[in-house]
Amino acid sequence: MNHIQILRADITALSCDAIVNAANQSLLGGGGVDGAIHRAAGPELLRECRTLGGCRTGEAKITKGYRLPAKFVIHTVGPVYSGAPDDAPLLADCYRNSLNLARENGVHTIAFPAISTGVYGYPLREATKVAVDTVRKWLEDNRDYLMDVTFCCFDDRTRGAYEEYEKKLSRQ
Ligand code: AR6
Repeated sequence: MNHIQILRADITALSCDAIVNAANQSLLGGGGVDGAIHRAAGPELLRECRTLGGCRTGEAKITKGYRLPAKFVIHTVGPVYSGAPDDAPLLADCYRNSLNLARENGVHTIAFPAISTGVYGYPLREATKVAVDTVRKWLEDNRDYLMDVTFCCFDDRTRGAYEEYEKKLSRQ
């Protein structure tokens, strides 16, 4: 059975088949979760990223995990929050395209950080709704494939937002 869990953790410590990186269009590293993933994976990750030719907002690319416990890193680029109507569809694209790429590569366990909610300024509750709705829809559309999804929250505020939204859905 496909399922979703919410975890407070450092994503670099998780031994999933794949962890998702909230990267930027260059794919050449940065701060936040991106910096943490590159530090933990080692310089081979940057070397492989250099061969990828960047990544457009909403799209996703895959690399090996190198020194990480995870086998793969799926790099996706969230939207810089602007308040425009295409913020939400672009953020949804990140989750959907990451899951599609994961499936194509035989991934069965995947962890996502809260994409765009740090440096990119996406309001946490709005981003949480997009993340959870998109992942639930994908799991429904891919019932023939086993996929366990972890929402990896770095702090209590983020975990609280995910738990609150899950609770709201379970009451419906
Ligand atoms: N494990 C899990 N989550 C983490 C970790 C970690 N080790 N470190 C931070 N977070 P951000 P964005 C959380 O800013 O908003 C980078 O410079 C963090 O608390 O990492 O998509 C890229 O290169 C927050 O909840 O990503 C881009 O330029 C979430 O991860 C830009 O930042 C996302 O915060 C992308 O910005």
